[in-house]
Amino acid sequence: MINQALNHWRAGESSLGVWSNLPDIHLAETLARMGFDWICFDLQHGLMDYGDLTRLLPAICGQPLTPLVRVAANQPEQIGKVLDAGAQGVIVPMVNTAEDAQRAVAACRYPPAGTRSCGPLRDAMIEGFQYLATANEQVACIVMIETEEGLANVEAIAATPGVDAIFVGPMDLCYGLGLAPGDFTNDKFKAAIARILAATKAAGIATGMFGYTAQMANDVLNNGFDFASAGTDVSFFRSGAQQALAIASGDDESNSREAVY
Ligand code: 3PY
Ligand code: MG
Repeated sequence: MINQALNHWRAGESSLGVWSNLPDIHLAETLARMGFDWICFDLQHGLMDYGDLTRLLPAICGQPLTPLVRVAANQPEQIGKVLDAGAQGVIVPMVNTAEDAQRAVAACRYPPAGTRSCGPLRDAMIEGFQYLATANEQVACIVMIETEEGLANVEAIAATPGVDAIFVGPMDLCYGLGLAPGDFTNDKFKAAIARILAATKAAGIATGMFGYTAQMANDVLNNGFDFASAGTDVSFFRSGAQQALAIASGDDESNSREAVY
């Protein structure tokens, strides 16, 4: 298995991804053909479950983008199951300590590097047991910093062996810092981002962020991040409908682009 997105980050190349919240194989298939470097199926906040995931992953198979899954929680059973279903990496929410990070890494790696149980069902259906030779090196373990505690421990989390990247959840981070949700220009938020970037640079790992708008994703990449999501199926659908309504009615006011999942 070759993890395209992870290898881009390792080579110092930035990348844009897309977020999938809806359990529709045709939407996923369409998004997969747009030229994004990775797609993330969201089992934390997305309107999808594990059964949906087992259909969404095959729907994008063969497309040139890396399938990632955000799990609902930092639980080894969940992480193992989504990797066995064909995810090439996991995004783990609410990682607050180095111990949390070690737990996520252990769930992603076969012994002796970790404790992942062997049963890569779909990976082996596609690739055979050759998968096992590359899995530990190519599965991306991405941990989310999105709380005050996570920020306080970000240096230790970034330095945890086996963590490939830190992904910022900007809305939860606002809440964690006592800011209004979406107050991304607040100095406190900017200082938190600077600290996270310093920690990841020092550890030699990649940094990503959830982009609430395409402009936000572009800004993030221009400010030292390695990867960002450029939008979600839901946000694209909503902004497309808003734009159609604005243009068709000649009402520019309704053509505003607000933050949305
Ligand atoms: C956040 O903004 O906290 C996220 O996790 C994005 O989904
Ligand atoms: Mg979050």
